[in-house]
Amino acid sequence: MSHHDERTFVMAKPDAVQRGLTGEIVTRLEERGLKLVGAKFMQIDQKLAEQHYGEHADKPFFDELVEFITSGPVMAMVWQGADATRQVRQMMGATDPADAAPGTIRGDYGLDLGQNIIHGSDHEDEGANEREIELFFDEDELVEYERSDEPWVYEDE
Ligand code: IDP
Repeated sequence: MSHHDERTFVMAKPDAVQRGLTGEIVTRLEERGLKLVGAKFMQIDQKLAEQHYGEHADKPFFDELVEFITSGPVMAMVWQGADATRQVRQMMGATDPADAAPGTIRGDYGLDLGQNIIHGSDHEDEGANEREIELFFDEDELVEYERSDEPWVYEDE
């Protein structure tokens, strides 16, 4: 694997889908040079929600979080690129949209901590990206291909 083959799990949350922001999220990541390698438009069930947010099981906001993430369709995605996990987190902005910098996805579109538009794997949690990808996708649902602009995104391509 070359350095720009890192994969990360990203999700347009139910609020993003309802507000018509799915395309905007895809566009931002796509235009950055990250490559979409998997996508699934789906409604998350209770079990998957509890698995995905398992680390928050003992938090006071857990029930609310599960209720929200199962409340409507989401777009689950896998994006690939150099340092993809950390780069997506930077593009998302702070967890609380009220603290997210303008120019970030949450900073441009959100106002409420519970409805913060987008999920991306935590780069500070080693292996979270691959664990989350595995939870949502079978390996054969991910596509390997060259994007024609890769030599213009990566100097060493
Ligand atoms: P992240 O989504 O930026 O990785 P996490 O700390 O992993 O943030 O929290 C997961 C999600 O739980 C957040 O995106 C947010 O929607 C929700 N959340 C986090 N903290 C709170 C809280 O204190 N109250 C309500 N919801 C919260």
